[in-house]
Amino acid sequence: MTQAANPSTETLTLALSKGRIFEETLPLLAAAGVEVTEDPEKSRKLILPTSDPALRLLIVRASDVPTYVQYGAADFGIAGKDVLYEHSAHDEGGGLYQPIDLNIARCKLCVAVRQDFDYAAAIHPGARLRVATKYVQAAREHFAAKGMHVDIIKLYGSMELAPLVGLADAIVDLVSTGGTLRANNLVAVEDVMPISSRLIVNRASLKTRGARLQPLLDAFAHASLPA
Ligand code: PRT
Ligand code: MG
Repeated sequence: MTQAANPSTETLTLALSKGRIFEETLPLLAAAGVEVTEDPEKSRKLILPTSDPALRLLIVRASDVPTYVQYGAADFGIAGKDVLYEHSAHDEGGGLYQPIDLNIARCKLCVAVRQDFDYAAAIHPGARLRVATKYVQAAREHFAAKGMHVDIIKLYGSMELAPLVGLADAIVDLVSTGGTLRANNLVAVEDVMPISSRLIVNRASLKTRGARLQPLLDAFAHASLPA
């Protein structure tokens, strides 16, 4: 006797954050023929249905997306390169597969300082720089590659404040329009890396649900913006 398809095992789960990533993912979902019927900014639901009964969305913090996908609580997800870079140390088993750069939510990871701070003078060999950031891994590697010792001060947000109140000499933060730096009399002095959001897939899901996942991955790849 054939078993009836169990909807819970057939359903695919996509993890993403609300805000810019959600907004920029909507056209990609539309290209795959999927509409999102609820607005995460208005709804308090953390699991959103879509027009495809076999696809649901999990709304999580941007930095939690890789964790949900790594452990298979979501089959796939969308996360910024900044988030993936910091998470990579926690994915030693390589449970995450990164097939597509969607080129959405683009910005740059930069070193920034106060406009009146002499960065060139502060980075001479042997100097110590205090750097405040949420992006500890990326910041550490950036300065290590320059042969510099830095004291990293881990923050969880509003990095722009740190140089203004003497907590740090520099910050490593994301810059998009540059408006936030300007408003706080800061200036970007170095690029660390360009950032965009990637599709990430749980490796086990790819094996067991590849037939369901692949058409969505193909539609996303086809609709994703050129680099
Ligand atoms: O906000 P929350 O603490 O919940 O988490 P989050 O900041 O990680 O999430 P969210 O939704 O703000 O960002 C999700 C992803 O969007 C990030 O992981 C990046 O990959 C990407 N992204 C693209 C950005 C920006 N552009 C961006 N400009 N993330 C944050 N910013 C912030 C930046 O940190 C700075 O404070 O915007 C400010 C600078 O913007 P401009 O335009 O003034 O330069
Ligand atoms: Mg934010």
